[in-house]
Formats: sequence, structure tokens, C-alpha cells
Amino acid sequence: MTNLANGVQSMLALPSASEDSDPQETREWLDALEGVLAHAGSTRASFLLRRLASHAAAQGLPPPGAGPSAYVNTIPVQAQPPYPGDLEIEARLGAALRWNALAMVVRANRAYGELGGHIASYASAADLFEVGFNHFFRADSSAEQGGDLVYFQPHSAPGVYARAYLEGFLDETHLQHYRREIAGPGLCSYPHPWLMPDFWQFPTGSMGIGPINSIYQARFMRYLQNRGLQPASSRKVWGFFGDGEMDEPESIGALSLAAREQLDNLVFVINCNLQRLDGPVRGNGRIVDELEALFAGAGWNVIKVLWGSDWDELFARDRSGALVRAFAQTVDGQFQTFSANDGAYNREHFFQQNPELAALAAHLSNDDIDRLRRGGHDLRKLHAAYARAMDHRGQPTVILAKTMKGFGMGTVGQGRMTTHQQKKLELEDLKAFRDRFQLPLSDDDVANLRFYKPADDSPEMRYLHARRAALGGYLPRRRQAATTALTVPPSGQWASFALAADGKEMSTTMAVVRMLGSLLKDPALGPRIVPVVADEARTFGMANLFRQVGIYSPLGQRYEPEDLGSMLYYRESTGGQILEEGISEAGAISSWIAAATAYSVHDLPMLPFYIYYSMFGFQRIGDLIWAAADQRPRLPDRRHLGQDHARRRGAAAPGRHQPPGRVDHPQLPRVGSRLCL
Ligand SMILES: Cc1ncc(C[n+]2csc(CCOP(=O)(O)OP(=O)(O)O)c2C)c(N)n1
Ligand SMILES: [Mg+2]
Repeated sequence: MTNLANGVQSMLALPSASEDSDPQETREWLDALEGVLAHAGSTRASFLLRRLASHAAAQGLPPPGAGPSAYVNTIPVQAQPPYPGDLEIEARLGAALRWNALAMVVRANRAYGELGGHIASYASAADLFEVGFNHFFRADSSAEQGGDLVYFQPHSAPGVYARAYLEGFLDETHLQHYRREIAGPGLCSYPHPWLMPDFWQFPTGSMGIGPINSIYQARFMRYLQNRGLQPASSRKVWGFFGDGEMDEPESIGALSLAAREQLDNLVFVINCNLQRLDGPVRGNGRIVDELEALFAGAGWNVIKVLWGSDWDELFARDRSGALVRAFAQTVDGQFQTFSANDGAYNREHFFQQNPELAALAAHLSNDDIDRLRRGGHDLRKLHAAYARAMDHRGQPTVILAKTMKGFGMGTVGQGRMTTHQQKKLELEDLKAFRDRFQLPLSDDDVANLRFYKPADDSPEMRYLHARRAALGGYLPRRRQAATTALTVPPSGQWASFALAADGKEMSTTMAVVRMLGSLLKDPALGPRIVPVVADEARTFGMANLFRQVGIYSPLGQRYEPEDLGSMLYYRESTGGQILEEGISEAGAISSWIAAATAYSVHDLPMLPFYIYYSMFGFQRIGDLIWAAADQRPRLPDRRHLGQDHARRRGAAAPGRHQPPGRVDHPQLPRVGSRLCL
């Protein structure tokens, strides 16, 4: 199969040879595209294809690619860039991270049987995270204005702690107190900025909140740039989410906004391990196909990473497309059974289903078959996908990475229905894990679940630090206070109507709107105000703000509004200040969260007001309000800045995470830890 045929097959449903009435003409088109790819690159080629598709649609042709594309990698092997890292060292580091994450959870559950925690999810996500940590996630000091923002899959937190342990930010005591953070220096189960305010930036524990919040975060980043409050930059928002998590309405409710606003600063990586908590995400279907259709339909750039490099040679020899046809007939429940079984089983039940497939695998031993990896466990394939996502312009990108839940956990975990809840491993299972990942641990180390950290001067540790240094530092890290403060003007300036009553009655809504209008005029605070509405501005008498401060639209206003001559005309503008979210209360509160935490995320205090119709809004957004509180929203004025400095002075030196004590905060209700199972 040629480079191009491979690529085209992965973009569209595989056309059969019998459909091709003029192979020579087909060849010319393909050659032309190959020429563009070779000389102008994939962005130009992708533009031409989209241009061609829209031209075809204008001629009345049906859209190409209806239905899922072939179940293969989007990026053909010939288009993969060389891997810029040391694969062997990264494998050894990955093994250490996997072990420490596992040891953390198993230790905790040996001591306290019902403590919980998760092993299998990070086992599937480890390589997805590590390619990012070693090659893509830029930390604060490396980017022009702040670093990349990463929303981590919540129950993969042990792996992020394991990395912070190797990096020296956490020590063994922290790891020993995983899920026991209240009494001492412990670690919370999920990313939680309230409980670990110097570490986690985004609370993603409740499924669906990460996806919607990350979209609005990327959008808010653009809003700040378009309004001139931050310089344009190449910062990215990365979101790592589960395939089961994509069932939440919040996960998918804002996909079209991301495409509409051309958020090419946003990359989703969906951990398609095909399982959720109780069982397969789509036992009788294929979640990758479904997500591909969903994201592509919403206007995203979709990159599938399904098969690892070991498969390349099989695809290259498969002239008749037998593999692609077999995949098309295999549903996820069956893929799960394949991953839970060994090479002999896979030979018998997958490769021996027809002579063509049997011949393809004839030279492979059962161990070779056992080692055939899914793409989400292949650093080279992931790197190629991330690099392409970084370069893509005009659309957000989703990477659908096929992984195995409980990867490497052997017969007790890998691909098992019960793997999500697996938190206790027997000695033999632990030894098998050590052997599988070639960890330099003695039987005694394994029996006692000792954490493993290579020596400081080992090639592994030097590599780990060098990679992070090249990317500007370590993450996640959370800024607790902005370096600049905003002064709130005296109340007489914006609420004189309340202080000196003029005898007229006023509804609370009118008072709020009048107050907002005055605050917006304050030269210092005004530009930092973010009015957020979910299609109810007129209801609340706020239409005058349309003209006063404008409605944000990255596209400006490409039409002449019908009411142009009026005082209150509907003014959309690139520099507009109002976030008019349409009828999406969940979207509106997500914008509010992004703005209210900008003091930490962007070192830029902002003051958002989300004005909504409680009768319709509240039920939808209760969980997001909780997440907002977990993320410590506020407007730091001089008073808070002082508090933060004082708190910082008392904080431990860098490299020693201290669990937060109870901090009195005048603006926030106290919230406890979310109970997540
Ligand atoms: C709103 C919400 N409901 C339920 C849960 C409990 N929960 C935690 S992980 C999980 C399964 C997640 O499956 P998936 O997204 O596929 O991630 P995986 O562990 O397979 O990588 C569930 C149901 C939750 N955290 N949030
Ligand atoms: Mg899953």
C-alpha cells in the first residue's frame, strides 16, 4: 500500500477497487496531492482538501467521508517525523512511573482496605501523558505569556503524582498518604486546586467538567488576546479525557463552539481504552468510530492513533486490506476480550478467522502477537499525532488514542471487566508487573511495594530534568496569587444610587445592571470586567451594554445588523467585552470559571459577572458551581494579594508540597472535598 493510499484510506471509508472506473485519473489526483504534501506540507494539503470538499458541496455532491473512516491510524507511517527523544530511557522512566503509581494505590489499600483509588486508568493513560511531558507541555517560563494548560484525566492522578515524585516536588511521605490528605502531607484522589493549591490547576474529578471547562478556557485565552489584554501566543490547552467520560452531556455540549471559534489552541486526547467503570463503553459498537463522527461533524480535526509501530509491517504486507476488513467487523467488546487474552488466543480468534490474516501473522510467534501494541502505547505514533495537532491551524484537534485499560496488569487487570476497581494485587501479580516492565526491583522491594526512584545522577533522572528544562519547567503547578492587583473603586463611584436613595423603587436586577454599567466605565477595573449572559441580556435590561462594550466575536461583525441605527444595536466585535453564550448555562458558567480564575491561570485578575435566569439555569450548573469553588475563583485586590504573600512566605520551600491548611477566605463559602467514587 502506498503512502498516499494509506493516508486517504484513513481519512475516508475504504473505497473498493471495483468503484474505480479510471485508475489512471485516480492516480493523477493522488500524485497531485502527494506532491502538495511533499512540497507544501500537511496544512496546505488539508486546506486544499477542505476547499475541494466545500466546492464539491456547492456543486451538490454528497459530503465525502460520510461514515467512519477505516479503522487505522490517520497518519501513515511515511509521514511520521523521527522521534526526537530517547525511546529506551523514556521506556525506563515510564516503567518507574507506572510502578510508583501502582504502588501508591496498592499500599494505600493494603493499609485501609476501602480507601479506593485507581490503577487501571493511568496504566492506559501513562504513554499519553508522558509524550506530552517529555516533548510538548510547555511550562510557565517557556512561553511568551504563561505556559500550556493541561486538564488531566482525573482518576489518572496517581501517575501525575508519580512524576512529581521523580521530579522532586513530592516526597515519599506524600505518596504514602495518597487519599489521606486531611491529617497530614497527603495527596487527594483527583485533581483538586482547593486541596492542593500549589499543584493542581483544574478540578476534573466530576466527569464532563474537564471537557467543557477546557473548551471555554481555550476560548477565554483567545478572548484575552483579541481584547488586547494578553499578547497573541502559541499557548495550548490540552485536555485528556476518558472515552466513557465522553457520554456526559457537558463533554460534548460545546464541541461546535470550539470549531466555530477556530480554537486551534485546543487539543483533546481521548483515552480510548474502550472501557468505563462497569464494562465496555460500546460493547456492541466502536467508540472510536462514534467519536470520530461526532468530532468531525462538529468541525474538529480528528487524528486516530489506533495501532502501534509493530503493526506497520503487517499493514504494509496486507495488499488486499484484510486487516481493515477484519477490524470493521470487530466490535469493542470483542477487542476487550482480545486485550484480556494472550497471543495464542489472539492468533486463534483474530488472525485465524481467514487464510489471508493467518498468512499475515504466520511469521509471528505467540509472544510477538502478544506484544502487538495499540497506538496509544506507542510513543512514536503519539508523538506524530501531537506534532500534527501542534501545527494544525483553524480547527481544534482531537486525538483518539486507542489504549488498553490496565495495560501491563496481566491476568488480573488488562482488559478485564473489573479492572477499573482493581486496587489490590497479589505478590505474583506484582512480580509479573515488575518483569513485564523490566523494573530493577528485588523480590523484597516488590513485596514491600517500595517506591522506586533512579539515582539523581542516573541517565534517566538527568533526561527527565533536561526535558522539562527544555520545556520551561515543571507542571502542573498552580500560581496562588497574581503578581499585580486590581483596586476596586470606592462604592460611591458605582453604587451611589444605593447609598443616596432618590425615593424611586428599584428591582435588584436593575440595581445590578446599573452597578455593572458604572463599573464598566471605571478606567482601571472596567476593562477587566467580563459580563457573561446566556441569551438573557434583554430580559435583564442589559441591552445597552451591547453598544457600550460590544459582544465578543472572534470574527468581528460580518453583517450589517438590522438595528444598526438604534442606540442599543447588536454590536459584535473582535474586541467585544460581553460573552454572549447563547442558550448554554453550562457554557456561561464555564466562561465565568475561566475568567474568575484568570488571576491564577493567566496572572491577570478579571472580574466576571454571570447573570442568568435562576429558574432555568441553576439545575444545569450546580456541579459546575461546585467545580468553580474547588478552583478558587476570586478577584485579587490589594488586600488578597497581601494575604497571599503572607501565606507564601509561610509556605514550605519549593520542592516540598505542603497540604493546604484551612484558609479563611472572605469571598468564598467553605467547601469540603468532593466525594468521588
Ligand atoms: C459525573 C461523574 N459520574 C461518575 C463518576 C465516577 N467515575 C469515576 S471514573 C469513572 C469511569 C470513567 O471511565 P472512562 O471515562 O472511560 O475513563 P477510564 O478510566 O476508562 O480511562 C466513573 C464512572 C465521576 N467521577 N463523575
Ligand atoms: Mg475508558
